[in-house]
Amino acid sequence: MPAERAILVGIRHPRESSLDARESLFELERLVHTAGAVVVATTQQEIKKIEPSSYIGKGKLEEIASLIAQTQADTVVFDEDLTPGQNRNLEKAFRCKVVDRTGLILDIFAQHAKSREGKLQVELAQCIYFMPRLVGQWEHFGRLGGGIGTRGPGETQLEVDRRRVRERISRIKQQLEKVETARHLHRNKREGVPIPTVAMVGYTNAGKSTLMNQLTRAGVLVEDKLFATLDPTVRRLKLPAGRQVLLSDTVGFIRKLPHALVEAFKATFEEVRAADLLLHVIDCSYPTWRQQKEVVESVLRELGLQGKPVIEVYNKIDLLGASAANGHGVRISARTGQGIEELLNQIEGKLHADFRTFRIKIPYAKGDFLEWLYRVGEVQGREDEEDGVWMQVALSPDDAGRLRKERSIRMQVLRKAGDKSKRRDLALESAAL
Ligand SMILES: Nc1nc2c(ncn2[C@@H]2O[C@H](COP(=O)(O)OP(=O)(O)OP(=O)(O)O)[C@@H](O)[C@H]2O)c(=O)[nH]1
Ligand SMILES: [Mg+2]
Repeated sequence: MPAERAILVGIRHPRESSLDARESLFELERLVHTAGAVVVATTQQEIKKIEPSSYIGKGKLEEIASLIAQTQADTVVFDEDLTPGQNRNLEKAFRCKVVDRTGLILDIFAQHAKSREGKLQVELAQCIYFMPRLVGQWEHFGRLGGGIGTRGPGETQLEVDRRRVRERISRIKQQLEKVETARHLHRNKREGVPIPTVAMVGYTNAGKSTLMNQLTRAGVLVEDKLFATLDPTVRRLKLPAGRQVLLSDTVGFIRKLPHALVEAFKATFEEVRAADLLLHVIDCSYPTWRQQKEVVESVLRELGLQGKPVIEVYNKIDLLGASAANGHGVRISARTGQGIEELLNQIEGKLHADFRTFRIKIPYAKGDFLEWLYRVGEVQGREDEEDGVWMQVALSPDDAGRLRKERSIRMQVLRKAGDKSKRRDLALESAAL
């Protein structure tokens, strides 16, 4: 089948800079490629007032209609969200398919969803998006002038269709709940005790999956495409001092992230919410990375995640000259591995900011706790005695609290674990322990 031929329509709003508008249109072009279509023409419109019935004015409508004739386009793609009515009127005017930005993104998601959960989430998003449009479709028939075949059952059919979509939505939600509960159970069983989680967030194509692979050899799909990753992947990651965390990779963000997607991907975003630390991966080789960074920050705010500890990870520095400057954070190349060690140190530092170091005696009868300490703590020394083991180990307040409940275990605070120099001292001390 020959590729679908698309005309892109960019919109520039009064307060938008021309750079922003151009960037948004460029991004739309990448989205269209990712969806598998070719761009045959691009046009931009400065808009002072949105036309309620057709979004754009009459002159532009005619211009696009003649572009369609010239290029034999199959589809017109708007870089904005259209109301169902606008969408319908535009299709009538152009006599071809009209897709808005959300419709396009949903289409890409539908193509990229692999897991059962991902597929359900995308279908849910599509249903949410489709509901109001259903109304439109049937009105559409009414407006076409009525006549044979359009009388009578229209309304009833609409009611039936609406009910079907509503039923489908509630069934998908139930199925999603089941899948999600199963995933949680699975994870809890796997971990035994909760271990800290680090979630990667970032603009689509920033290099999150590449970083995941670099850190954990996860073999996650990496592509120079938007929204290559939809399904969350979680892998264990060992930090330099030996402690383990869970690292998760998930769906990327984009400007004007469709509301239907945010709603459908709630569980995915819950995982991010539950994380102890976020890595905000930024493609600093991209000309407008600052805007992308702002988009991600505003989505995080919308999700209520502004207070979370974050490390800003400036990725793809292999593409930059040595002089390239940027804000606070770590500079890395997920591709070459440059800066990865520093990143790991920073993760450790952030996660362990409230750690304290303890001397703990574990009796042999409580041997399980030894293995647990190695997993959750940062073990700095060990001395085996006849009736048990003395451990010197840095622990989080939660884990320390857990141990305190065990009567048979003796523990003393050595000191607050803080900056690295202190930790080095402890390492020396523990050699003599
Ligand atoms: N030069 C260079 N390219 C990189 C680097 N990291 C990632 N890339 C490339 O950037 C593109 C996107 O990488 P991904 O890891 O798929 O990005 P992502 O953030 O997971 O993207 P989505 O899953 O679509 O949200 C791929 O072509 C990678 O090869 C890097 O450090 N240097
Ligand atoms: Mg990815």
